[in-house]
Amino acid sequence: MAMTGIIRPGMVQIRVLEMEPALRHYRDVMGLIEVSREADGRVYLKCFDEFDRHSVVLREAEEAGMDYMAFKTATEADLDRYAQRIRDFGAEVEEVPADEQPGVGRRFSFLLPTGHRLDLFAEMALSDQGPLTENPHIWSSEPRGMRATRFDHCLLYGPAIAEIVVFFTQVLDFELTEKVTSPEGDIAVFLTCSTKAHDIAFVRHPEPNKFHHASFYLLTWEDVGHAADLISRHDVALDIGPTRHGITRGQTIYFFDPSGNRNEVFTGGYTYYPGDPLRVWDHTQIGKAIFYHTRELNERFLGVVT
Ligand code: M3P
Ligand code: FE
Repeated sequence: MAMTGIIRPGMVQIRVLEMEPALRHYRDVMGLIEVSREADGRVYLKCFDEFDRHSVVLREAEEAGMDYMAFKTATEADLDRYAQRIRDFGAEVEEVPADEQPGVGRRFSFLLPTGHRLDLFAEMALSDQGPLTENPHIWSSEPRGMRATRFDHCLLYGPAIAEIVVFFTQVLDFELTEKVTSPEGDIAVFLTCSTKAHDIAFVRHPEPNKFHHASFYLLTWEDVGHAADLISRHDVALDIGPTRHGITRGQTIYFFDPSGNRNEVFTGGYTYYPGDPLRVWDHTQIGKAIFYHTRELNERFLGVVT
């Protein structure tokens, strides 16, 4: 399939307990660019290699977690088409007016079987700090901090994993790239709308609407090591890594923002082409599936969600 319809993750809105420490984390340590602060208190950020105006929205709230993740469609017609398909599937779809976020067109918003809110949008203003396009240098200003190139994916925890696979593959035209099975059904599922190993993933969990991590792509394994250095230098709470996933083959490190939301920065991962066979891990191999080097599960990695 050529890249049509839903093309990629567009943004994530994350709740933080206090804005200033959150900004020191996302902007100064991870290296995101602060785009704007709006009257309602939300702060908009982007990674240096993204064309769109923003990809991360921080909202101050009493409780950490994710408000929603939004995917971008190729065209406005696709946006309307998917809204109708979601309604036909039986989910309620709400239209969010343009400019509810600065520079963003109308969105359609709905709840997933796991209880998470997902949005779709087609239009976002271009950033004046995006990649160059005329005789393009490799970047317009030197990447800072962890040198996060783009917002890449989210991993979400909730019930109804089987329904999630049906919804994403049959309604949103995603493909299932990889999964972890158990006698009680699938434990984890990785879904793509592109040629990445995943654009979104879900892990079975009794409580709905839980946030495991938002992930950002780095260029090299060397940059993952550099991120580890920054994590210690700035006393960021480390979760695990640097290590590699068996699932997706990503080379990765996980850490927490000051509000307790987990972040990942990673590189690598295989290329998935439509029609490639599904990769399957048996639950008895879950240690290697999640952490390929240590081959051991880590209770904090599996249990802590916001
Ligand atoms: C990733 C990834 C789990 C696996 C996570 C994998 C929690 O986050 O980016 O490949 O099972
Ligand atoms: Fe991840």
